Amino acid sequence: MLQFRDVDFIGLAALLSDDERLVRDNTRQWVEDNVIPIIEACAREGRFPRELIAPMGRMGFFGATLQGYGCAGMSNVEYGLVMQELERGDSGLRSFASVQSALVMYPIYAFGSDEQKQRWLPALQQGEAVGCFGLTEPDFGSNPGGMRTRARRAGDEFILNGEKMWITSGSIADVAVVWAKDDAGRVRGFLVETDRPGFSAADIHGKYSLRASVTSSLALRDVKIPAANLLPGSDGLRSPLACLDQARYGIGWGAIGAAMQCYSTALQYAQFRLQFAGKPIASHQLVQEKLVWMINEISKAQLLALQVGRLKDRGQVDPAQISLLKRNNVAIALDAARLARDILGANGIAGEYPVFRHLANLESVKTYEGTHDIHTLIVGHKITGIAAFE
Ligand code: TGC
Ligand code: FAD
Repeated sequence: MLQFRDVDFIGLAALLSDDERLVRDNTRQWVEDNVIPIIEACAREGRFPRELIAPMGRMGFFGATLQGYGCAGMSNVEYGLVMQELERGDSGLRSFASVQSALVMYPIYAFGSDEQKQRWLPALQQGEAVGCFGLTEPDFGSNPGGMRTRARRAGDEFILNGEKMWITSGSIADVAVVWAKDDAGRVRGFLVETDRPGFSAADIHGKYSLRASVTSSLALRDVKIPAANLLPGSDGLRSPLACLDQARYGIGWGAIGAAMQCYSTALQYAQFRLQFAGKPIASHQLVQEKLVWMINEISKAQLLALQVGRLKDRGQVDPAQISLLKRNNVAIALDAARLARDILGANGIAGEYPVFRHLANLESVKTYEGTHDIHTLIVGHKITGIAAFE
């Protein structure tokens, strides 16, 4: 296994504060010590390393940008650097942290009652409780507004019926943030404790991607929840989309981590792998061109993430800028992983190197949280003023 070498061709570290560098370095070391030694075996076994949930909580990775409730109160740039380092380990770890933070803690924080915040946020922050986010349905992925899941009001309760699909952490969650239409046909968020009668989660097996992550389908059959489990501030599709803004931002950083790991591996491999008259393959122009493409695109992705993070920290970011970040950085990470796989030759498909695992993971990352093409249309809508979704 090759040791990771930092990837900072343009001196980006100089644009970071001391605190930001400290967060990055602490997370990097934690990933080196806790994730890198086990993650290949986890992916092979199709196992999410649940033993890392509590340590991640203690590191302050969950709900990191929120204030109070034991949360770390990090800036968005610091949070982005955490996501970068986690995904350098594996997209599954970053996925878990994204869902717990951006898709479960954030909606409770932003749309929840005081009672809901007190009950869930400290436990979720510590990793004592796990959450999942149910938006996608079997027939509604890119178009969640068409969802069929319903929440019918009956006295002091809501009764939920529906199905959710492709839900990260679904079967290990204590609480599901379920998006459903109410009697008025309006999308609202509901906190569903997963031990309620009528709620069930089944894992999706046979994945070739994100193998070190739990992905489940959820079924809700006449699940009764107290009316107090409605997220009172949630109102329409914009509420889950606001959560997605948070998570897509983290993915924009995370993808850089996967790309950095692939680049670092490919560069070192090209320097020691000898072919033709005992020359390293790095001495060939075609190999150099691939490495240069990678460092070129990683450097641009780093700058894009930092700028969007600075805008977010100033409260000035537009969701379409986050779409541009997610779209670009995941696409270049996937291409970088493919080039790294190529440079490693046959070893590129071996689990001994982290490249193929990242490549396979990034295929999911390209699809979830809004596909590449949906983000193209979001940016297209922003610049032209014309929506082209339908
Ligand atoms: P549209 O009519 O455009 O908008 C409906 C309402 O939402 C508002 N809005 C937003 N608000 C906040 N942030 C955004 N990014 C927003 N985009 C739109 C909008 O202003 C409107 O508000 P209002 O008050 O006027 O009602 O909605 P649409 O139905 O036409 O859909 C637009 C579209 C296609 C962009 C949207 O549906 C979309 O983003 N689709 C992609 C779905 C998606 O990303 N799903 C992700 C599921 S979760 C997941 O994948 C987790 S992976 C976890 C992991 O493991 O990391
Ligand atoms: P579809 O929407 O059917 O899209 C299929 C293809 O058609 C794509 O290429 C898409 O770009 C294209 N397409 C669709 N509409 C248009 C259009 N208008 N114009 C042009 N092209 C279009 N969801 C959750 O709610 N919670 C989770 O925790 C979660 N975790 C996930 C984990 C994994 C590993 C995966 C793979 C998915 C997860 N998802 C989750 C679901 C994910 O958000 C959806 O898969 C994604 O939004 C795409 O939906 P879909 O798969 O139904 O594809």
